[in-house]
Amino acid sequence: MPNVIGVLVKIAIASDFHLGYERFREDAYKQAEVALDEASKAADAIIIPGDVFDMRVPKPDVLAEAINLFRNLSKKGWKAKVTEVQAASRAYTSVPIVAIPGTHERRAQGVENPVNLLGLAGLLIDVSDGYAVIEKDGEKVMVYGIGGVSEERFLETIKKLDPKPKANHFNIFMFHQSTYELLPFSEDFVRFDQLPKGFDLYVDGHIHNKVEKKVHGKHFLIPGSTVLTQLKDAEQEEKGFFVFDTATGAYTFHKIKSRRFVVVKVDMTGKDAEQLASDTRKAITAAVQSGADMPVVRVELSGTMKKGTRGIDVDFQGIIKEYHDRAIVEIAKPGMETIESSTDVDSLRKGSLENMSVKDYGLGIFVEKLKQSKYGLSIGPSELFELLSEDASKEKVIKKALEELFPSL
Ligand SMILES: [Mn+2]
Repeated sequence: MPNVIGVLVKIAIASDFHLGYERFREDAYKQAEVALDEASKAADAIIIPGDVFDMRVPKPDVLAEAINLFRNLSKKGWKAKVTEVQAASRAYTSVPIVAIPGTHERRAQGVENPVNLLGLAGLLIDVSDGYAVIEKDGEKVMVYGIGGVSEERFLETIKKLDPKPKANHFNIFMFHQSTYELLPFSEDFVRFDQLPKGFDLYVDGHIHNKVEKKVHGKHFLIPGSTVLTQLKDAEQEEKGFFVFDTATGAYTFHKIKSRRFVVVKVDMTGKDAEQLASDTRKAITAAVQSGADMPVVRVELSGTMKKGTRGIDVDFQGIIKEYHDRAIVEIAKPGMETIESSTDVDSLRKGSLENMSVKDYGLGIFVEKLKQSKYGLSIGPSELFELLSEDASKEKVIKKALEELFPSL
């Protein structure tokens, strides 16, 4: 236990704001703003385990959003201060807002990422590959951070950095990766018992729904994203952030006002077009309820329609339009039936990969395939993936990839 002398240091954990996320750009901004504002009132410090931004190279107006958010936040009367930083980047503020870049901000090594830019501007502390000590009335909290790296490089990164807790501090280990216990999909994912020992709290980002587990007998918390992104079942829960009390080891989840997301399932079995249209409307109406909050309603159709009728006989676009001023409706037709036999798609549907983003899923396949082939080049498979998905012109990316692959050319 930390050295408790009656001083409370409350740490807010808020994650995955995805500023600039195109589909819900305004939500991403507003909900991050609400989360940060409420977190600043409920806690002495805020830690952010990655994905502040939705992209590696945000446009200037998205950077402006982030600058506005964090500048306003910095100016609040913070009683706690950051008194020591040993990390890859220097600290240019003592305001206790400590972050790491996530997978969405991950760039090739040696290239600046947008979270680091906020650090350079003194709006937060990028604690990648090192730690920051937050102090309040003599009570010390150490936050060790490892920014999002390729999954297969994470273990080696832990080994290289060898994060150790500090004596007489409350020690937090913060990272941004998939874990095998939550996503039993790739052997590359770190297992709980492989995380560094001796910390008092483990904090992860990356997964967009709330997770509460135990690692080495201590709490392991993922607050989930503050904005809807994946529109999967698990995202129906309310968004928010954790506040962890380092003196008592207790924590609470603070819900924020966020756009509602409802998944409704409609069984098409034996129905004709008219019945299906009517049932779809009923389901949407029930999900919309009252209020003007414009929820996202995702209708998932299943089953086989009455013989002789087809899904295309139903005017789904028309139904979506009918609700345009009350809800954002999405109708998922079982048009994927032709690939239903694929086990990967099956497991995706059954939810064992519920928490995974499409990008990570693609990355997983890419890495597996390269491993199966006699891939033996110096650049790691997922580094290659990162390189190929860099936001630069195709020509530049290919040139860079070729240079990496064939350094002698
Ligand atoms: Mn994320």
